[in-house]
Formats: sequence, C-alpha cells, structure tokens
Amino acid sequence: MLRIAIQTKGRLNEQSMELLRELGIDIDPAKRKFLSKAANFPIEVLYLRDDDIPQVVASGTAALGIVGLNEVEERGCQVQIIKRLGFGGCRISLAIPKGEEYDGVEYFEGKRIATSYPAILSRFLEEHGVRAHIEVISGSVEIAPAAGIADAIFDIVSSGATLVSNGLKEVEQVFESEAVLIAGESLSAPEQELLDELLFRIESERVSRGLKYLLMNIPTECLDEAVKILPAMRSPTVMPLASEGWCSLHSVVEAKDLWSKVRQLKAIGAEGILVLSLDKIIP
Ligand code: PRT
Ligand code: ZN
Repeated sequence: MLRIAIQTKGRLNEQSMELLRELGIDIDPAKRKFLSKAANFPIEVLYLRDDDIPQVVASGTAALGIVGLNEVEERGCQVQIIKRLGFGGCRISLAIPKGEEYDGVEYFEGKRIATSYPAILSRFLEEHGVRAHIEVISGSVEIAPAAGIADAIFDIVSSGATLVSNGLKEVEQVFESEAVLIAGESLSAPEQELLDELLFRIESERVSRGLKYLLMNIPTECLDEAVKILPAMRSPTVMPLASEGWCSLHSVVEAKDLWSKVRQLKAIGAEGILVLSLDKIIP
C-alpha cells in the first residue's frame, strides 16, 4: 500500500485530486476521511495542511506527497523531488510600497521584511550580503507595510493583483515554484514499484496531452503524399475502403500543427476528416 499526502483544502487540493483521477485512481470525494483508500489501486490518500506534507514524507509516514516546491524548500526536509506537476505555479518575491524608489537589493539593508518564508528569504539575503530584520507572519503578509509592521514583504505572487491592491510593487523574484510530487529518501521495494507504475501513467498522460487523433478518407493515389504530411508514432495506419480507389488513413498529430496539417491534407484530396481527442497513449 502506497500512502500519498495531499492538501486537505486550498489551492492544490483540486488539481491533486484531478491528477489522481487522470491516473485512473478512484478516490470517492464524498467518502473523504482523514485517510481514504482508493477503490482500484493500492494507494491511500492522507489529507493534510500543505505545511505538514514535506515533514510527513521525510519521516516516512507517507511515502509520497503533492506539495508546492516552496514548502519543500522552506522546510528543508530530506525528500526526493520526483516530478514537477505543471500546476500551482507561482513565485516568491520581494515587494515594497509602490511609491518607493528601488535600485537593487541593497535597498533592504536594515529594513523590516514580513514573510511566511523566513528560510528562503534569509538564504537570499545572505547570498547578497544584505542584513535585514525578518518578521515572520503566517498569513495576510501583504497588509504588513500598510499596518506599519514591516517596510517590505516577501510573499507568494501569482497574478500580482494582491500586491497591486495593497499598494505594493514586486522588485525581486527570488524563487519559482509549482506543485511537485515528492517521495521519501528510502522507499521500500513494493512502494518503489507502485511509484514506478504511477510515473508510467503520468508519462502517458503527458505524452497524450497536446496530441490529436486524425481519421480521413483519401484517394489511394495520394497516399504517399499524405504519409509525408503525417509522420505518426511509427507510420499512419491505412485501411482500404469499400469504394474502389479510396482508403482510410489514421494518424496522430500534435495539436499545435493540426490546422496546417488539415489544410495540406485537404489540398491533396482528403475528405471526411475527423479529429478526435486522445485519452491515453501507452508508449
Ligand atoms: O491550509 P493550508 O496550510 O493547507 O494552505 P495554505 O493557505 O498555506 O496554502 P494555499 O492553499 O493558499 O496555497 C498552497 C500552495 O499553492 C502554495 O504553497 C503555493 O505553492 C501555491 N500557490 C500558487 C499559491 C498561489 N499560487 C497564490 N497566488 N499560494 C498562495 N497564493 C496567494 C498569494 O500569496 C496571494 O496572497 O494568493 C494570493 C493571490 O495571488 P495573486 O498574485 O494572484 O494576487
Ligand atoms: Zn499552509
């Protein structure tokens, strides 16, 4: 049994659950408990606050976790980063009141900076030889300058709207983050085997994303030209049609090339072109 820790609620919960669903793991959200077993895969989901996930994985209480890279970095836990998951993208930035002039990191010398990420911030300041006072605040960091608690903030930024609405401007982007799949440093052999199966499924999801399945009828005499337009995974599949001189051609194309391929295929006589979404490609 593989135990995976994910966020109970919050920004990463929905997409973490969605990822498990895409991998064919059936967790009934209606029957959600602190610990929920999947119906069709030897995995159980442990729901936690994101702050606790790196430690729980480092200690081996859960073999895997899905959490922001920012939390892993801040907590400095001994875990392996197995995969970047492509959601929950954000950055941690230094921001100051918008009316202030900024001419480099020396600006922060002697200043008070409010943050929930003191470890990442102090590393950055140290690297730049800047001495500042770090005020640790666990939430609503963006109001600290207006409240007189700090001169600047170091906080997560996504669209930047929160900074703007609090009269702040982003001056240094220090850390880029996204959701990551993490694992303990020493998985047992059965856990490693289940993780390999999950990674195999993640990879087929990734490969199939951005691809389209194309079917069309084409005059047999144009087949060679069509095959040149459509280099598929190996080569396109060709099947004869009942009507003489025509065949059916099946292939996979990258979504970004779809319309240019369709134009070229129509130009050589393709008809009845069907474009289908691909669910999975098993390499
Ligand atoms: O309750 P729990 O402790 O589990 O959750 P939490 O409140 O600590 O975290 P949560 O759910 O807010 O975020 C979880 C993770 O999502 C973070 O650790 C990041 O990895 C990631 N993430 C991605 C973000 C954002 N984008 C984000 N925009 N986390 C927080 N924000 C905040 C940001 O601080 C700002 O205040 O959202 C606000 C809006 O951002 P703008 O720039 O779009 O205005
Ligand atoms: Zn949290």
